[in-house]
Amino acid sequence: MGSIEEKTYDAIVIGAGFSGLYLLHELRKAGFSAKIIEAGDGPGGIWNWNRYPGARVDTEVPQYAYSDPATWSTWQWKQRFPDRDELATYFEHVVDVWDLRSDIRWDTRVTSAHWDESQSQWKIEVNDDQYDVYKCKFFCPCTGFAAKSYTPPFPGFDTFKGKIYHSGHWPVGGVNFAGERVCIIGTGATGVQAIQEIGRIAKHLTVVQRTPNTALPMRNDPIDGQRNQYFKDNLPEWKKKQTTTYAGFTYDFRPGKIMDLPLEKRRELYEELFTTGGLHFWLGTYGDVLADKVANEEAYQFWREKTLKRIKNPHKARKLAPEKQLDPFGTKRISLEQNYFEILDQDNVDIVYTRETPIQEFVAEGFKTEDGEVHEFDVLVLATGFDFVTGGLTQIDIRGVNNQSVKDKFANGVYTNLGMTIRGFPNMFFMYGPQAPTAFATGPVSAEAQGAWIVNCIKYITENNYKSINVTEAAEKEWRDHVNEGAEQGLFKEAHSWYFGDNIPGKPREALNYMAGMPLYKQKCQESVDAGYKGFVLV
Ligand code: N01
Repeated sequence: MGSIEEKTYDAIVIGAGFSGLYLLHELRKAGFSAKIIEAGDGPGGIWNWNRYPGARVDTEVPQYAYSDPATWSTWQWKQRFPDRDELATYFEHVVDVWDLRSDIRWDTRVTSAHWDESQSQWKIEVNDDQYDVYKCKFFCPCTGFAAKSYTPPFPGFDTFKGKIYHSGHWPVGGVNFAGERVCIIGTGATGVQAIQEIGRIAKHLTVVQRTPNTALPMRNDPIDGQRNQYFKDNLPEWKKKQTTTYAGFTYDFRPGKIMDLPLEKRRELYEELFTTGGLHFWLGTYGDVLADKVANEEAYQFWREKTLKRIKNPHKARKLAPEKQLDPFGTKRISLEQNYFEILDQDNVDIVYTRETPIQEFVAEGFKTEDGEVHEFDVLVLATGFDFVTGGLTQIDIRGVNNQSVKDKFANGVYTNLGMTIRGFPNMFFMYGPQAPTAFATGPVSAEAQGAWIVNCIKYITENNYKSINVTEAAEKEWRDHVNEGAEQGLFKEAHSWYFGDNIPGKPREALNYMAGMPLYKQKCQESVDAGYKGFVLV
């Protein structure tokens, strides 16, 4: 064991994803000393970890990028929807442009962060063999919304003799699936992408589907030099526009109601949005598609009509695009696909639909379904998701006033103020976490909005010689009510979805994200500042 070295900074940030990198950059610009501690070996957060075959973002560029011209003026995109490697290179580029490298510690995991009331500072411990301890006045976990992977508790799981990989912990260097019998459990965004790649090369693929995925066509395209120049010519305007829309995109829901249009016009619009590709059919349509059951059903039936044309096997078609939808269209996170339905239609792919034939138990060679059939495979891929939104914070031993942990604080429900602060955890600011737009806003836009608010708050505390900021009891109740009111709008609550914590058994059902849109969120954050940090106690 080496000697314990104490390192003191104004701020310690966990995580080098969109949020952490932006925060470090802004803190340093404002004259604060700051350090990122990152468990991975490179920047990009989830994009560094997401090495499963086919990993690719489903927000198109150049929306999915920072607004600082220094980062985009010297950058060339290659694909409309970049894959994991292109994104990893983009994050390396940002780290170089902002010259952040000297203030990031890689391959180091924060194991605990404890508030020391007597010193008004945080003490941070990491998992290195020197047992280094960091001290800081401001502690900023930027752990992202998919930091803690989830493996369902399947009976007999340990008896399976093959190899098992979770999408969130993929081996560097990859896995060779050529000629293997593979099983993928989960058909969310990750499952769709992994199935497209693995189904192409595996000898046999068993896909375990619990809920059919209403994936939309991605329509990925290469981006040439001319198109990159067109981006650059328009980016100042596009980046401004992104600060005004619901989810931080350059496009938004249309004003009015789709059902006020005649059928012919509605069909024209569906066709146009479907052809544009990406998330336009979801977030570029009229708001009533996600709020009115009739409009919602029509959008689903349009999707189904298009999808059925691509599936020849009638048994598979019934499982993949059922006549009656299970959750209202678009109320679970929409995924994007390239050739998902064609791959599933291949003869080397079987679909186990667990609503018809549930998994009874795992056995050495695979699993047995309740109809008695044994499905055999050599490799199991878990695309079963994460303890979304809260897991990044609750998995770390973070303790505030009176030694209370975030895990205990959230045990019966999430309480925050403005989705960035928690009562009892003074001087702690988290980003892209619970009760903020998070999964309802694109990463860079959310990072820039929250990062600016946090750095301004830290400046205010410092300039006014306060020791700490804490949330009032009234403010955390009020914010929770406001977040939950936002979730009552539309059909979202009707779905069984990780948006409400439904994917983790025993997790309280509640709105984990702020669903009333980025513009109102930013307005609420600004209102607190304008009223002298209303909802906070400064001492
Ligand atoms: O996770 P998920 P993900 N038995 O929770 C199934 C972002 N992302 O990693 O739908 C059988 O969505 C579960 O079934 P059900 C993006 O925001 C983005 O795919 O709950 N199945 C579901 O099919 C995305 O939404 C990108 O009924 C079980 C799957 O596992 C989010 O991350 C790429 C099961 C989990 O899907 C998460 O995506 C990847 C069980 N016991 C991720 N338990 C891009 O930008 C769970 N399932 C492209």
